[in-house]
Amino acid sequence: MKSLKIAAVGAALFAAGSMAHAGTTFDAVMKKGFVQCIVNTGVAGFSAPDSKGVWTGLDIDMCRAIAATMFGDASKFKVTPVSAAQRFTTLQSGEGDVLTRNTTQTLTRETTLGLMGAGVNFYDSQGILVRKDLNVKSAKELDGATICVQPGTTTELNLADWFRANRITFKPVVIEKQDELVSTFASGRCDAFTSDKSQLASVRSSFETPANYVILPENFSKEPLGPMTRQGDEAWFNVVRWSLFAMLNAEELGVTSKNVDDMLKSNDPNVQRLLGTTSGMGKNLGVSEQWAYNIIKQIGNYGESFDRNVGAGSALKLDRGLNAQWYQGGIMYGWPIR
Ligand SMILES: N[C@@H](CCC(=O)N[C@@H](CS)C(=O)NCC(=O)O)C(=O)O
Repeated sequence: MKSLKIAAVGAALFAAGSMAHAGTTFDAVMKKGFVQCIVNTGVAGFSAPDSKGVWTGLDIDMCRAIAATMFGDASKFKVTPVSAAQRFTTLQSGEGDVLTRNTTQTLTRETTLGLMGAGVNFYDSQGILVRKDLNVKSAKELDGATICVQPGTTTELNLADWFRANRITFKPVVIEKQDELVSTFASGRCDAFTSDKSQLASVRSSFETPANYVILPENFSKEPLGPMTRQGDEAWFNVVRWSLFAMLNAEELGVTSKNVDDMLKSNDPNVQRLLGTTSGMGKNLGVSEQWAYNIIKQIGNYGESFDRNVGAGSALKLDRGLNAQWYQGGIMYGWPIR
């Protein structure tokens, strides 16, 4: 009996050990030497090429963090820019390793699509943008309006739900390509443009005179945006999930891109585990013990990334709001690295 029990425990341990390499993406990425991230075609602050063709944004930082975890080098990534409608098949077919593209985590996406949400890097809600001269103060005044919207999004579904719930009508103008959608709205063909509010802020800031446009106060929905991976790929999923949590924990522990080298001398066991001065966490993920150090040194913590891309240091100037840390009134909360 006793030896049977021991054998069973041994088998369970073996299974747990091999779990670290379940799925194929982890090994495939390691072998090819870069991460292929599926991203937006261009939403400034989230993912867009700058004037030199360098991709930047909060979602690009998520992709770079994964590269830093895998290779110790945040530059070891490539992008596959796609529309909302194309993103899930691009991930399912293996054309990309991870979806880092302002994607809302929903029940349907985690069940019928065979995908998994690995965390939330931006808590958002859907809103509506109108020209100021339309003189509208609330979305409830938009009865009969034409509304520009991108297909294959939660946006399209929430729009129909919200108007139905409020017993008002609208005419959708559905356009897949982001640049065409924005120029159609800018040309005046639509009375309103609907999307996640962060994206509305991004679109508005791209207009010549942003002050000519207003985001109405209504929140249509909850939009927890975050990276997704394929199901059955646990080792890879863990790399994505914990790369995000490393950035969140770094902010909580006061570790930044500027002070990370000094922090290597910290006596705080939490900092030591995060930075790999106490080993174990890297081994558990199947990567270098310096994985989180490399993320923080090259990209910064979550707060630094937020500020630079969408917050005070960016054109969007978004408040932290729900994306503040849990101890500062928000709901961002890095799970324990131990
Ligand atoms: N979060 C929503 C909407 C995401 C989305 O794709 N929004 C559009 C409208 S702004 C977008 O980001 N387009 C950028 C592009 O197609 O490159 C979802 O996951 O369905």
